[in-house]
Amino acid sequence: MPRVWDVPVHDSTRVRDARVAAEDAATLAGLDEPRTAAAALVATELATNLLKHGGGGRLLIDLVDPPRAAGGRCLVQIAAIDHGPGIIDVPAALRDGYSTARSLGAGLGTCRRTADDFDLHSMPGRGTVALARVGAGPEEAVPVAAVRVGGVNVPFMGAEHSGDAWTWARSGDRLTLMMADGLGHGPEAARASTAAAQALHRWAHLPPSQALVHLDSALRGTRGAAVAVAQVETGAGVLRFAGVGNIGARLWAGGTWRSLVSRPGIVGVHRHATLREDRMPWAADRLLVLHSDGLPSRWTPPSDPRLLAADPAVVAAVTVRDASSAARPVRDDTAVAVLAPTLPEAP
Ligand SMILES: [Mn+2]
Repeated sequence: MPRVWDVPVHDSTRVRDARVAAEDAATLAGLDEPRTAAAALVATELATNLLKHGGGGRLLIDLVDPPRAAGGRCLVQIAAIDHGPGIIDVPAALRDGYSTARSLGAGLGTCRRTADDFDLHSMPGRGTVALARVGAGPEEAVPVAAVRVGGVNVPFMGAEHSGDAWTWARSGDRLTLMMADGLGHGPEAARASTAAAQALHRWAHLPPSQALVHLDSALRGTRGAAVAVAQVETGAGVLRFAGVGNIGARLWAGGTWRSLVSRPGIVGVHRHATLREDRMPWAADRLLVLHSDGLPSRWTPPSDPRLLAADPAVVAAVTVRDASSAARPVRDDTAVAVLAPTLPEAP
Protein backbone atom coordinates (compact mmCIF):
# COMPACT_ATOMS: atom_id res chain seq x y z
CA MET A 1 0.00 0.00 0.00
CA PRO A 2 1.42 3.37 -0.96
CA ARG A 3 2.53 5.35 2.05
CA VAL A 4 2.04 9.13 1.95
CA TRP A 5 3.62 11.68 4.30
CA ASP A 6 1.56 14.84 4.78
CA VAL A 7 3.72 17.18 6.85
CA PRO A 8 2.24 20.51 7.96
CA VAL A 9 5.01 23.11 8.10
CA HIS A 10 4.01 26.07 10.23
CA ASP A 11 7.12 26.51 12.38
CA SER A 12 10.78 25.60 12.20
CA THR A 13 10.43 22.47 14.34
CA ARG A 14 8.59 20.84 11.42
CA VAL A 15 11.53 21.19 9.03
CA ARG A 16 13.11 18.20 10.74
CA ASP A 17 9.87 16.21 10.32
CA ALA A 18 9.98 16.99 6.60
CA ARG A 19 13.55 15.76 6.34
CA VAL A 20 12.84 12.54 8.27
CA ALA A 21 9.77 11.86 6.11
CA ALA A 22 11.83 12.29 2.94
CA GLU A 23 14.45 9.88 4.29
CA ASP A 24 11.77 7.31 5.13
CA ALA A 25 10.29 7.68 1.64
CA ALA A 26 13.73 7.31 0.03
CA THR A 27 14.33 4.13 2.02
CA LEU A 28 10.99 2.74 0.87
CA ALA A 29 11.86 3.66 -2.74
CA GLY A 30 15.18 1.81 -2.41
CA LEU A 31 17.34 4.87 -3.06
CA ASP A 32 21.04 4.67 -2.22
CA GLU A 33 22.71 6.88 0.35
CA PRO A 34 23.58 9.85 -1.92
CA ARG A 35 20.06 9.98 -3.41
CA THR A 36 18.51 9.61 0.04
CA ALA A 37 20.61 12.57 1.14
CA ALA A 38 19.41 14.44 -1.97
CA ALA A 39 15.76 13.79 -1.07
CA ALA A 40 16.42 14.95 2.50
CA LEU A 41 18.12 18.12 1.25
CA VAL A 42 15.26 18.95 -1.13
CA ALA A 43 12.66 18.40 1.61
CA THR A 44 14.63 20.58 4.03
CA GLU A 45 14.97 23.38 1.49
CA LEU A 46 11.33 23.26 0.43
CA ALA A 47 10.12 23.24 4.05
CA THR A 48 12.42 26.16 4.90
CA ASN A 49 11.19 27.99 1.84
CA LEU A 50 7.57 27.44 2.90
CA LEU A 51 8.30 29.17 6.20
CA LYS A 52 10.29 32.02 4.68
CA HIS A 53 8.11 32.85 1.69
CA GLY A 54 4.81 30.97 1.89
CA GLY A 55 3.75 31.82 5.42
CA GLY A 56 3.80 28.09 6.12
CA GLY A 57 2.06 25.32 4.25
CA ARG A 58 2.32 21.59 3.79
CA LEU A 59 4.83 19.17 2.34
CA LEU A 60 3.29 16.17 0.63
CA ILE A 61 5.76 13.32 0.15
CA ASP A 62 4.78 10.32 -1.90
CA LEU A 63 6.25 7.53 -4.02
CA VAL A 64 5.22 7.91 -7.65
CA ASP A 65 5.67 6.34 -11.05
CA PRO A 66 8.15 8.22 -13.28
CA PRO A 67 6.25 10.99 -15.10
CA ARG A 68 7.55 10.27 -18.62
CA ALA A 69 8.72 6.67 -18.81
CA ALA A 70 6.19 4.23 -17.41
CA GLY A 71 7.83 1.09 -16.13
CA GLY A 72 10.83 2.75 -14.51
CA ARG A 73 11.57 2.63 -10.81
CA CYS A 74 9.49 4.77 -8.51
CA LEU A 75 10.61 8.15 -7.33
CA VAL A 76 10.19 10.18 -4.17
CA GLN A 77 7.92 13.10 -4.99
CA ILE A 78 7.98 16.12 -2.72
CA ALA A 79 5.33 18.80 -3.20
CA ALA A 80 5.43 22.02 -1.20
CA ILE A 81 2.02 23.67 -1.21
CA ASP A 82 1.17 27.06 0.26
CA HIS A 83 -1.52 29.73 0.24
CA GLY A 84 1.08 32.45 0.61
CA PRO A 85 1.57 35.71 -1.29
CA GLY A 86 3.16 33.98 -4.28
CA ILE A 87 6.45 34.66 -5.99
CA ILE A 88 6.39 37.56 -8.43
CA ASP A 89 9.65 36.80 -10.23
CA VAL A 90 9.97 33.01 -10.48
CA PRO A 91 13.16 32.93 -12.63
CA ALA A 92 14.86 35.16 -10.06
CA ALA A 93 13.68 32.94 -7.21
CA LEU A 94 15.21 29.92 -8.95
CA ARG A 95 18.62 31.57 -9.25
CA ASP A 96 21.05 30.68 -6.54
CA GLY A 97 21.62 33.45 -4.06
CA TYR A 98 18.17 34.96 -4.66
CA SER A 99 17.57 37.31 -1.81
CA THR A 100 14.54 38.99 -0.39
CA ALA A 101 14.25 41.64 2.26
CA ARG A 102 14.04 38.91 4.87
CA SER A 103 16.37 36.18 3.81
CA LEU A 104 18.99 34.89 1.46
CA GLY A 105 17.26 31.94 -0.14
CA ALA A 106 19.47 29.69 -2.19
CA GLY A 107 16.86 27.02 -1.49
CA LEU A 108 14.89 26.74 -4.74
CA GLY A 109 18.01 26.81 -6.92
CA THR A 110 19.43 24.01 -4.81
CA CYS A 111 16.25 21.97 -5.22
CA ARG A 112 16.24 22.39 -8.98
CA ARG A 113 19.87 21.28 -9.24
CA THR A 114 19.53 18.33 -6.88
CA ALA A 115 16.23 16.81 -7.97
CA ASP A 116 15.60 14.72 -11.10
CA ASP A 117 12.55 16.88 -11.85
CA PHE A 118 11.66 20.27 -10.53
CA ASP A 119 8.81 22.61 -11.36
CA LEU A 120 7.20 25.56 -9.68
CA HIS A 121 3.92 27.39 -10.19
CA SER A 122 3.17 30.60 -8.38
CA MET A 123 0.20 32.89 -8.58
CA PRO A 124 0.33 36.22 -6.74
CA GLY A 125 -2.33 36.18 -4.04
CA ARG A 126 -3.06 32.44 -4.46
CA GLY A 127 0.14 30.77 -3.41
CA THR A 128 2.92 28.58 -4.71
CA VAL A 129 3.38 24.91 -5.52
CA ALA A 130 6.97 23.70 -5.79
CA LEU A 131 7.43 20.11 -6.83
CA ALA A 132 10.53 17.93 -6.94
CA ARG A 133 11.13 14.25 -7.67
CA VAL A 134 14.21 12.38 -6.57
CA GLY A 135 14.94 8.94 -7.94
CA ALA A 136 17.85 6.56 -8.30
CA GLY A 137 19.44 8.85 -10.87
CA PRO A 138 19.00 9.28 -14.64
CA GLU A 139 16.05 7.23 -15.90
CA GLU A 140 17.02 3.93 -17.48
CA ALA A 141 16.85 3.58 -21.25
CA VAL A 142 13.06 3.33 -21.34
CA PRO A 143 11.76 5.25 -24.37
CA VAL A 144 10.10 8.45 -23.27
CA ALA A 145 6.36 8.51 -23.83
CA ALA A 146 4.43 11.15 -25.77
CA VAL A 147 2.44 11.94 -22.65
CA ARG A 148 3.42 12.89 -19.14
CA VAL A 149 1.56 11.76 -16.06
CA GLY A 150 1.65 13.08 -12.53
CA GLY A 151 -0.53 13.35 -9.48
CA VAL A 152 -0.86 13.83 -5.77
CA ASN A 153 -2.57 11.69 -3.17
CA VAL A 154 -3.70 13.22 0.12
CA PRO A 155 -4.82 10.80 2.86
CA PHE A 156 -7.81 11.90 4.93
CA MET A 157 -6.81 13.54 8.23
CA GLY A 158 -3.07 13.04 7.72
CA ALA A 159 -3.34 9.23 7.79
CA GLU A 160 -0.34 7.19 6.65
CA HIS A 161 -2.16 5.49 3.78
CA SER A 162 -4.63 6.83 1.30
CA GLY A 163 -7.63 4.77 0.24
CA ASP A 164 -7.11 6.23 -3.23
CA ALA A 165 -4.50 5.04 -5.69
CA TRP A 166 -3.46 6.10 -9.17
CA THR A 167 -0.97 4.63 -11.54
CA TRP A 168 -0.12 4.50 -15.20
CA ALA A 169 1.14 1.84 -17.53
CA ARG A 170 2.41 1.66 -21.04
CA SER A 171 1.81 -0.93 -23.71
CA GLY A 172 3.14 -0.07 -27.17
CA ASP A 173 1.84 3.40 -27.90
CA ARG A 174 -1.05 3.01 -25.46
CA LEU A 175 -0.62 4.97 -22.24
CA THR A 176 -3.18 4.05 -19.63
CA LEU A 177 -3.95 6.12 -16.54
CA MET A 178 -6.07 4.67 -13.74
CA MET A 179 -7.58 6.23 -10.64
CA ALA A 180 -9.16 4.04 -7.95
CA ASP A 181 -10.99 5.11 -4.79
CA GLY A 182 -11.40 2.24 -2.34
CA LEU A 183 -14.74 2.31 -0.53
CA GLY A 184 -14.52 4.42 2.62
CA HIS A 185 -11.01 5.21 3.83
CA GLY A 186 -8.26 3.60 5.89
CA PRO A 187 -6.26 0.39 5.26
CA GLU A 188 -9.11 -1.69 3.77
CA ALA A 189 -9.87 1.07 1.27
CA ALA A 190 -6.16 1.22 0.45
CA ARG A 191 -6.08 -2.55 -0.07
CA ALA A 192 -8.83 -2.34 -2.69
CA SER A 193 -7.34 0.59 -4.59
CA THR A 194 -3.84 -0.94 -4.46
CA ALA A 195 -5.21 -4.17 -5.94
CA ALA A 196 -6.67 -2.11 -8.79
CA ALA A 197 -3.33 -0.37 -9.40
CA GLN A 198 -1.46 -3.69 -9.48
CA ALA A 199 -3.99 -5.29 -11.83
CA LEU A 200 -3.89 -2.33 -14.18
CA HIS A 201 -0.28 -3.14 -15.02
CA ARG A 202 -1.35 -6.60 -16.20
CA TRP A 203 -4.21 -5.40 -18.38
CA ALA A 204 -3.00 -2.09 -19.81
CA HIS A 205 -2.78 -3.57 -23.32
CA LEU A 206 -6.60 -3.79 -23.34
CA PRO A 207 -9.05 -0.95 -24.00
CA PRO A 208 -10.37 0.62 -20.74
CA SER A 209 -13.77 -1.12 -20.75
CA GLN A 210 -12.09 -4.53 -21.06
CA ALA A 211 -9.38 -3.71 -18.53
CA LEU A 212 -12.16 -2.83 -16.07
CA VAL A 213 -13.63 -6.32 -16.39
CA HIS A 214 -10.30 -7.78 -15.24
CA LEU A 215 -9.96 -5.18 -12.50
CA ASP A 216 -13.39 -6.26 -11.29
CA SER A 217 -12.10 -9.83 -10.91
CA ALA A 218 -8.93 -8.60 -9.18
CA LEU A 219 -10.99 -6.67 -6.63
CA ARG A 220 -13.24 -9.58 -5.60
CA GLY A 221 -12.76 -10.16 -1.89
CA THR A 222 -11.92 -6.51 -1.26
CA ARG A 223 -14.36 -3.76 -0.31
CA GLY A 224 -14.42 -2.67 -3.91
CA ALA A 225 -13.55 0.66 -5.44
CA ALA A 226 -14.65 3.36 -7.82
CA VAL A 227 -12.30 3.09 -10.79
CA ALA A 228 -11.78 5.14 -13.94
CA VAL A 229 -9.41 4.19 -16.75
CA ALA A 230 -8.25 6.60 -19.46
CA GLN A 231 -6.09 5.46 -22.33
CA VAL A 232 -4.30 7.54 -24.94
CA GLU A 233 -3.26 5.82 -28.14
CA THR A 234 -0.69 8.31 -29.29
CA GLY A 235 -0.23 7.05 -32.86
CA ALA A 236 -3.95 7.18 -33.64
CA GLY A 237 -4.54 10.33 -31.59
CA VAL A 238 -7.37 8.70 -29.65
CA LEU A 239 -8.44 8.95 -26.01
CA ARG A 240 -10.61 6.18 -24.57
CA PHE A 241 -12.33 6.45 -21.23
CA ALA A 242 -14.42 4.12 -19.08
CA GLY A 243 -15.31 4.38 -15.43
CA VAL A 244 -17.43 2.77 -12.74
CA GLY A 245 -18.35 4.71 -9.62
CA ASN A 246 -17.54 8.16 -8.46
CA ILE A 247 -14.27 9.16 -10.09
CA GLY A 248 -14.35 12.62 -11.62
CA ALA A 249 -12.85 13.16 -15.06
CA ARG A 250 -12.40 16.47 -16.83
CA LEU A 251 -10.92 16.93 -20.26
CA TRP A 252 -9.49 20.21 -21.52
CA ALA A 253 -10.21 20.31 -25.25
CA GLY A 254 -10.80 23.16 -27.66
CA GLY A 255 -10.46 25.78 -24.96
CA THR A 256 -13.09 24.39 -22.60
CA TRP A 257 -13.40 21.77 -19.89
CA ARG A 258 -15.86 18.90 -20.35
CA SER A 259 -16.74 16.10 -17.97
CA LEU A 260 -16.34 12.44 -18.89
CA VAL A 261 -19.04 10.33 -17.32
CA SER A 262 -18.66 7.05 -15.44
CA ARG A 263 -21.50 4.64 -14.84
CA PRO A 264 -22.70 3.97 -11.29
CA GLY A 265 -21.41 0.93 -9.45
CA ILE A 266 -18.54 -0.52 -7.45
CA VAL A 267 -15.71 -2.42 -9.14
CA GLY A 268 -15.21 -5.76 -7.37
CA VAL A 269 -18.77 -5.83 -6.04
CA HIS A 270 -21.26 -5.43 -8.90
CA ARG A 271 -20.35 -6.89 -12.24
CA HIS A 272 -21.50 -5.05 -15.35
CA ALA A 273 -22.42 -7.07 -18.41
CA THR A 274 -21.37 -4.25 -20.68
CA LEU A 275 -19.41 -1.12 -20.03
CA ARG A 276 -19.74 2.05 -21.97
CA GLU A 277 -16.48 3.41 -23.34
CA ASP A 278 -16.08 6.94 -24.61
CA ARG A 279 -13.75 7.56 -27.51
CA MET A 280 -12.57 11.01 -28.54
CA PRO A 281 -9.65 12.66 -30.30
CA TRP A 282 -6.45 13.26 -28.35
CA ALA A 283 -4.13 16.05 -29.43
CA ALA A 284 -1.17 17.99 -28.13
CA ASP A 285 -3.40 20.70 -26.63
CA ARG A 286 -5.41 18.33 -24.41
CA LEU A 287 -5.19 17.81 -20.69
CA LEU A 288 -7.03 15.18 -18.67
CA VAL A 289 -7.70 15.34 -14.93
CA LEU A 290 -8.93 12.31 -12.97
CA HIS A 291 -9.87 12.77 -9.32
CA SER A 292 -11.44 10.95 -6.41
CA ASP A 293 -14.47 12.32 -4.56
CA GLY A 294 -12.29 13.91 -1.88
CA LEU A 295 -12.33 16.84 -4.28
CA PRO A 296 -15.67 18.67 -4.05
CA SER A 297 -17.72 17.75 -7.11
CA ARG A 298 -18.08 21.38 -8.11
CA TRP A 299 -14.39 22.22 -8.09
CA THR A 300 -13.21 24.73 -10.64
CA PRO A 301 -10.59 23.47 -13.09
CA PRO A 302 -7.42 25.52 -13.30
CA SER A 303 -7.72 28.49 -15.62
CA ASP A 304 -4.11 29.66 -15.70
CA PRO A 305 -2.81 28.85 -19.21
CA ARG A 306 0.70 28.39 -17.80
CA LEU A 307 -0.55 25.24 -16.09
CA LEU A 308 -0.95 23.49 -19.46
CA ALA A 309 2.84 23.48 -19.69
CA ALA A 310 3.49 22.73 -16.02
CA ASP A 311 4.46 19.37 -14.60
CA PRO A 312 1.22 17.31 -14.37
CA ALA A 313 1.76 16.80 -10.64
CA VAL A 314 1.93 20.59 -10.19
CA VAL A 315 -1.46 20.87 -11.91
CA ALA A 316 -2.77 18.20 -9.53
CA ALA A 317 -1.36 19.92 -6.44
CA VAL A 318 -2.74 23.32 -7.48
CA THR A 319 -6.14 21.68 -8.05
CA VAL A 320 -6.17 20.12 -4.58
CA ARG A 321 -5.01 23.34 -2.95
CA ASP A 322 -7.57 25.58 -4.67
CA ALA A 323 -10.51 23.18 -4.19
CA SER A 324 -10.27 22.95 -0.41
CA SER A 325 -10.80 25.71 2.10
CA ALA A 326 -11.82 26.18 5.71
CA ALA A 327 -15.40 26.56 4.48
CA ARG A 328 -15.20 23.34 2.44
CA PRO A 329 -13.18 20.94 4.56
CA VAL A 330 -12.05 17.71 2.92
CA ARG A 331 -14.03 14.69 4.15
CA ASP A 332 -12.19 11.86 2.44
CA ASP A 333 -8.90 10.84 0.87
CA THR A 334 -8.20 13.05 -2.14
CA ALA A 335 -6.21 12.01 -5.19
CA VAL A 336 -5.79 13.92 -8.43
CA ALA A 337 -3.88 12.61 -11.46
CA VAL A 338 -3.19 14.51 -14.66
CA LEU A 339 -2.32 13.29 -18.13
CA ALA A 340 -0.70 15.87 -20.42
CA PRO A 341 1.14 15.80 -23.72
CA THR A 342 4.92 15.76 -23.57
CA LEU A 343 6.22 19.17 -24.54
CA PRO A 344 8.94 19.57 -27.16
CA GLU A 345 12.37 19.78 -25.50
CA ALA A 346 13.39 23.32 -24.77
CA PRO A 347 16.34 24.30 -26.99
MN1 LIG B 1 -13.53 8.49 -1.54
